[in-house]
Amino acid sequence: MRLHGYFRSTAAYRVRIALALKGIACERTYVNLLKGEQTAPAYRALNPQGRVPLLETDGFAIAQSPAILEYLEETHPEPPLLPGDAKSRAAIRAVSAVIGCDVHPLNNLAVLKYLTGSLGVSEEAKSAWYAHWVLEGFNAVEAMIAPAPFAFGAEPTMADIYIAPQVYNAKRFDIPLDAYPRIRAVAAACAAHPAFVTAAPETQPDAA
Ligand SMILES: N[C@@H](CCC(=O)N[C@@H](CS)C(=O)NCC(=O)O)C(=O)O
Repeated sequence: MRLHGYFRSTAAYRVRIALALKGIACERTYVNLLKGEQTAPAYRALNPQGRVPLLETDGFAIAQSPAILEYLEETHPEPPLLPGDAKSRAAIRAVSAVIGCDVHPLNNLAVLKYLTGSLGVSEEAKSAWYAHWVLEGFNAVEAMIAPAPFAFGAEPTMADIYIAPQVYNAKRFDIPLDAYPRIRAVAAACAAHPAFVTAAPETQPDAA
C-alpha cells in the first residue's frame, strides 16, 4: 500500500489518521503541491485529477479521501470509523460531509489560486472567502456534535478524521475558534490521541 500525499493537505491528513487508527502499514510518496508536482505527467497518469491523496493498493489506485476512507473501513473494519447503527453512522457521515463537501472544496489550494489568479481577487478578499466558508461549516458542525470527548463518543470516528485537519487548517489561516467550544474540545481530544499525533502535518517527513 502506498499513500501519495502532502503534509499540509487536509485531505491527505484524513487518510494518514485513518491508517494510523487502523494500524495499517503504508509506504509514502510525497507530492509537493507548492512545486506543482501534482501536475507532473507521471502523477496525472495515476490520478487524472492531479490532487492528493491517492492510495495505491491491491493493484489499483484510489483517488478522493472519502473513497479511500470507505475502502479502508471496508477492508480493515477494526477499529470502526463508522460505528453504531444506521442512524449513528448517518450522523457521523453528515458531519464528515459538511467539512468534506461544503467547506474544504471551497478552500483548497486550486480554488484559492483561481480566485487570486484568474479572477483577480485580492488577498484580503480571498481571506474573507476562506473564513466565510470555514465559519459557515463550523457553525453547523458545532451544533451537530456532542464531544465525549470525541465528536461521537469515547473513540474517534470518521467525523473526528474530518474535524481535526480542518481545525489545523483554520488555525493556519488565523480563523478565530472561540465560538466553537465543542469543536475545540474535539480537536483537543484528537491532539492527545496517538494516531492523530502520528498523522500530524508538522511531523511528516516532507514538512522539513
Ligand atoms: N475531495 C478531495 C479533495 C482533494 C484536494 O483538493 N486535495 C488538494 C490538497 S488538500 C490538492 O491536491 N490540491 C492540488 C492543487 O490545488 O493543485 C479529497 O477529499 O480527496
